[in-house]
Amino acid sequence: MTPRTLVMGVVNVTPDSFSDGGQWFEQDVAIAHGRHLLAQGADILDIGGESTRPGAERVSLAEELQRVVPVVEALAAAGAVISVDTMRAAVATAALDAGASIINDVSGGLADPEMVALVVDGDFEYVVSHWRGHSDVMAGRATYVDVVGDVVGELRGRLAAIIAAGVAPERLIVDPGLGFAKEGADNWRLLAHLDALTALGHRVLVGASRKRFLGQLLADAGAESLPVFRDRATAAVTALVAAHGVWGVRVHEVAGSVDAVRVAQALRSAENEPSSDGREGTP
Ligand code: PMM
Repeated sequence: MTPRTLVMGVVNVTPDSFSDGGQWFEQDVAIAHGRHLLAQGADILDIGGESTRPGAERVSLAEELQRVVPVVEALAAAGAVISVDTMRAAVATAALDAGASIINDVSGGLADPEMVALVVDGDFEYVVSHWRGHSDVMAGRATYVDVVGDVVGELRGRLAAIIAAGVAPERLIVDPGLGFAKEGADNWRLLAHLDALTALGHRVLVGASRKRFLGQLLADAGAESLPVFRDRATAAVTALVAAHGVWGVRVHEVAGSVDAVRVAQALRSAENEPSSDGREGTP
C-alpha cells in the first residue's frame, strides 16, 4: 500500500495572528492551537515565528527565538513531530535543541549563509522551497519564461548545491513555494505539473493553504474569499495533490485536509485493486 500524504498543521506564533495579549498569552494560544491540530489528526506541526506574507517586514533574531523555542519545547514534549518554519540557522539550531526534527526553510538555504553548513552537520530533514527573495521584494520577481521549467530548474540547482555540500539526498524535501514570487496563474501551472517536481526524485511538500490565488478563485466566482473562507478550497487542493502522491501538505485547517487525504487514499487503493470479475484494474 502506498504511504498516504502527511498533513502538516501550521502553528504561527506571530502577534498579528492573535489578539493583542502579552507574549505568554500568544505562546499559550499557539501551544493550545498545536494540541488542537494534533487532536484533529495532524501528522506534523509546522511552527513559525516570522510572517512571510507578501510585503511583511522581517522580525529580529531575538524576537523569533523568543516566539518559537518555548512553543517547540511544549509541543515536542506533547509528542508531536515538529517542523520549524525559519530561514535563520540560529533559530533552526535552537529549535532542533528544543525537539524539532524538520527545518522548513522557505528560502531553500538562500537567506542565511550559515544554513547549509548546519544541514550538513545535522541529521534532521530539510525542506527546500523555491524562493527568489524576501517578502518585501518577491512580488517584483514573479517573472518567468516558463514557470514550471524555471522553478524546477532553480530547485534542481539548490538541491545540487546542498547535496554537493554533503547532505544525503533522502533528507531533502522539495516545495514549489506557491505564492513566493508567483502570481495566481503561476501557482496553478505548478500544481498542474507536479510530476515535474516529483521527477526531481525527492519527497514533495505543497503549501497552498489559504493563499491568495485561492481567494482570487473564490472572489471570481462571487464566493466569500477572505483567508478564513479558503479552507474548503484548500482541502480540495489537498485531495488532488494527495491523489497525485505528494509526501505532504502544509495547511492551517487540519480536519478538512485529513479527510481529503482519506478520500485520495481510498481512490488510490481502488485504482490498484483487481476488479471483482478478476480483470486487472484500469491501467
Ligand atoms: N508558505 C508559507 C509559509 N511557510 N513553508 C512551506 N514549506 N511551503 C509554503 O508554501 C509556505 C511555507 C506562507 O505562510 P502562511 O502560513 O502565512 O500562509
